[in-house]
Amino acid sequence: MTVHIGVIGTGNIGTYHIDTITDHVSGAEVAAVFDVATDRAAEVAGRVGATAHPSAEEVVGDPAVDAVLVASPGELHAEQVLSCIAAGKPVLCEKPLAPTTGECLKVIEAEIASGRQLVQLGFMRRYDPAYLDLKAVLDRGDVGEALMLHCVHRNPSVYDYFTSDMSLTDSVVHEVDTSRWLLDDEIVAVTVVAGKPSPRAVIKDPQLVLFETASGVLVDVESFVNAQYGYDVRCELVGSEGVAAMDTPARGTVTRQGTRGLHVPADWRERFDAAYRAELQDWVSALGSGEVRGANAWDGYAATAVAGAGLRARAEGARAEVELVDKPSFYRRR
Ligand code: NAD
Ligand code: ISE
Repeated sequence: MTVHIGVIGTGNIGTYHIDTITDHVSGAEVAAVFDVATDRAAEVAGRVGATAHPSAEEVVGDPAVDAVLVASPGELHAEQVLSCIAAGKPVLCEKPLAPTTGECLKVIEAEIASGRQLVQLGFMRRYDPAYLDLKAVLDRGDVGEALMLHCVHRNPSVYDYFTSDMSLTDSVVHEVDTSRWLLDDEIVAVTVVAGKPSPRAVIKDPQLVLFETASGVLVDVESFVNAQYGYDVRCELVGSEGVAAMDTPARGTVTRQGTRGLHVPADWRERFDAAYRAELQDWVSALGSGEVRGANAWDGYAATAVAGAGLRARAEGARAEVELVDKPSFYRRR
């Protein structure tokens, strides 16, 4: 059976996901798209044989669409995900679920009321082979109990519209999710320090972030979105019996002019291409099972809550506690 997917938003990642589904995912095809940039939507739709609809509502309501992928700007996600839930259609929503916890909770309430888990979040690092290896090391107990994670999140540069807040809500939010998932622990407090800004940056960059988890694990994250040299994501786990560093996939050694070096990925597409493919394949394969195997709406809510605490922490120059409602049993994994 072929799953017919409708895509809302055909910008950077929307188009990338459409191409990945078309070229690398079995059992699925893109049937419909919508973007307010109608020329771009028409071009992508024509390329993959999909219908370009005049609105997001028509993508969701299209009887030929079995499931929806939301890749529009974050402030539109909650409303678009709610319309998918109302139509009873599974949805893979890019991060964030919503910019505010209030909107995330509306999604959670609607999903619980529907009686089915329909919402998966685009936290694709859960599908990255290097992160999966690190999780397997921890779960097997190879390095004992987790005590600390040291994380690095560097982008070569960012768009003009990128703000100091987005370092936390757009970039570090991935470390929020990988930390919660790796450690199987909630983050309860956040501290953020913005130090000397890079002369390349017009925002607070770099920033250092510290998470404290419920069990007391410390997670530090360097967020540096104007690092110039490439896209570099790292994670090292310090355990009670040893240390495990995440392998960054090597893309070939270049030896020239008396030096030997490893290629650094140019951006998130190159670094996480295997993760995006696995994420989309797993989402498609699990459709109809009533199960969300990736990050769910609760994970999206928790990520927004932690990022929000980070914004408060930086503004107030003080440690901020994360405020979470009690986790509904609906989201406890069986
Ligand atoms: P983008 O600006 O390139 O694309 C967004 C698209 O949405 C644009 O084409 C825009 O015209 C369209 N749009 C605007 N209003 C719309 C509406 N009302 N309905 C439908 N489409 C509308 O941005 P992007 O980089 O593709 O990011 C999109 C989302 O994906 C963001 O939430 C971002 O955080 C997320 N993202 C995730 C990853 C990841 O690694 N998981 C990577 C990049 C982006
Ligand atoms: C971007 O939106 C992503 O989600 C990438 O995965 C992340 O690494 C980057 O920092 C964000 O800007």
